[in-house]
Amino acid sequence: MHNHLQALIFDVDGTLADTERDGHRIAFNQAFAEADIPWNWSIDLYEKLLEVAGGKERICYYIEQYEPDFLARENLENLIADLHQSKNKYYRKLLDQGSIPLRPGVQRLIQEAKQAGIRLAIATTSALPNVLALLENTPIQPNYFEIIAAGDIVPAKKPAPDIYLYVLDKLSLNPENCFVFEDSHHGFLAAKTAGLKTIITVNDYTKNQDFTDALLVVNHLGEPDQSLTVLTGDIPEKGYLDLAFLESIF
Ligand code: XBP
Ligand code: MG
Repeated sequence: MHNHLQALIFDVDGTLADTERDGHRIAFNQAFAEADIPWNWSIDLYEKLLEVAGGKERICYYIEQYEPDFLARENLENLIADLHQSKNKYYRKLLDQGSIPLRPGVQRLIQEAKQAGIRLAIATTSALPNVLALLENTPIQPNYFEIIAAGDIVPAKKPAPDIYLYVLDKLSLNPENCFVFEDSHHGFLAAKTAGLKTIITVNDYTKNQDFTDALLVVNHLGEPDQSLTVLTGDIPEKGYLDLAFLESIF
């Protein structure tokens, strides 16, 4: 039987919205300040820290690389967990202030897919409360998604394929029936290793990363009044990505 498009699976950070530089990063710094820890993650440093996915994992990586003396602290794991929780509280505050919009085309495509009966899911390394903090401040409600696979639900975070395999299992779908939307090399690797076809919407942090074998690499999904730019792959005639175009490259 001919495969047909049945589901769209979305990454969150960097894909649905630019949450890293002006969201998570700011909130991490606020959490450090509240705990009287003199760390400040600059925009450039944060690019290096994005090497490691997951907020707790990122703090741990930072300590190992830049503050090794900290490794001797008692209850380090608890301290990291507390910092992460505090950061998530500040992150929610930032989003509740409406500071981070969805990226171009995200709302339009998700709404079109929903109306067409295409199944929707999320696969992210971020913690679930952070996903909800974002969605609840947009017109795209959490219940649009059949599955929200988030955070520690699988122990091995991206670039491991586990989170995507988990979603496929929950949807009872084969990878050939889905499209994934990602913004980063790590996310792309995770999806690719799970056998999924991937569309990349790059952002400032990820535009120079390697996306060899991605089906399509664009600067964003585009809108009728805001054309996208294609970096690799077929060019949608309309200047934005919609279901008809997705079907045509499926
Ligand atoms: C997202 C991440 C996360 C967020 C913070 O990656 O790497 O670590 O920065 O998440 P992806 P927490 O977009 O590939 O899913 O909720 O763990 O703090
Ligand atoms: Mg991402």
